Amino acid sequence: MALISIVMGSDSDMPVMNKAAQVLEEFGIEYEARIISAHREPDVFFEYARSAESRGVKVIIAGAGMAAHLPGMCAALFPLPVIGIPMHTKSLGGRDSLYSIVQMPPGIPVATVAIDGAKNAALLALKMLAIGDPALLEALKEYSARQKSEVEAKDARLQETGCGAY
Ligand code: RP5
Repeated sequence: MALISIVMGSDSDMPVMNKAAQVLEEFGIEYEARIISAHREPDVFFEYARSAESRGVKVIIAGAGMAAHLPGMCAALFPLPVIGIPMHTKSLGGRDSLYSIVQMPPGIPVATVAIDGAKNAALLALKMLAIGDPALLEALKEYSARQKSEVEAKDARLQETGCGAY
């Protein structure tokens, strides 16, 4: 059963959204992934968001660009957490997507990550699931420890080789 649902407004969002999927796969968490446009097929979108809770979904990760209403409308219909990923755009550099997603009216929260911040969206979703899953919490702690070791190893190399090697 998919605990996390990844949804995006277009297949053009896939290169970014794939980064969220990769993190979930790394942690062995089941997810579903859908391309659904809230604007171009509102009926399909409505059915998706309305049925997510009964399908067992605990967190929705929604990515969209331009007038990015997908995450906000997910939050209007789905009673559990929604994480929004604003897509970078050619015309406005993703500020359009960011403002559309982050400026939610009071009462309908969307946890908005950085422009193209799919990796953090997945990690945030995992942290939400980890509230009730001690094994997942341990895996997240190990992930953080690995990150720390990687930075330490880079610094150790810098101390050995000096800046010229970079
Ligand atoms: C949004 O419009 C999508 O999320 C995408 O980021 C943007 C452009 O969509 P396409 O024209 O590439 O399908 O709905």
